[in-house]
Amino acid sequence: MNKKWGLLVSSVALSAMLITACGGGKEQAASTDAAAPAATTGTQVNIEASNWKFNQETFEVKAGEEFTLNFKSTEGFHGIGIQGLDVDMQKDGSKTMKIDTAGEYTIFCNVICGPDHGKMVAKLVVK
Ligand SMILES: [Cu+2]
Repeated sequence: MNKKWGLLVSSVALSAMLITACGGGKEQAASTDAAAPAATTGTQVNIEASNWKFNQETFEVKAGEEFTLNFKSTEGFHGIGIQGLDVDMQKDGSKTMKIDTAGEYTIFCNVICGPDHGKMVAKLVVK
C-alpha cells in the first residue's frame, strides 16, 4: 500500500513539474524568437518569395509522402500556385499535403507583383 501511494505522489509531482516546465518553455520561446515557426515534424518544404524570384529553382518531395509546404514572402507581396495541384496561397502560410503522382509541377506566383512577375516560376519535383 505504501509503495502504491509513493508512486502516485511522485507521478503527480512529476506531472506538475512537466506542466510547469512546458509552460515556461513556451513563454520563453515566444519572447526570444517570435519569428520561429510553430513546432513542426516531417518533411518541410520552405518556399520563400522575393522580388522577383523564389529561394530555390527546384523543390523536391517524395511521392505518396506527406509534407508541409511553408510559404513566405520575404520581400514584396507574392503568392504561390502549383499547376495541377490544389495550392493557391496569396499570403504567408502553411499547407500539409501529399502528392501521389510523381512528376514535375510548376510553381508560380499568383499575385500580380510587378514587372518581373512572369519570371517567378520554380519547379516542384515529386519523386
Ligand atoms: Cu507575382
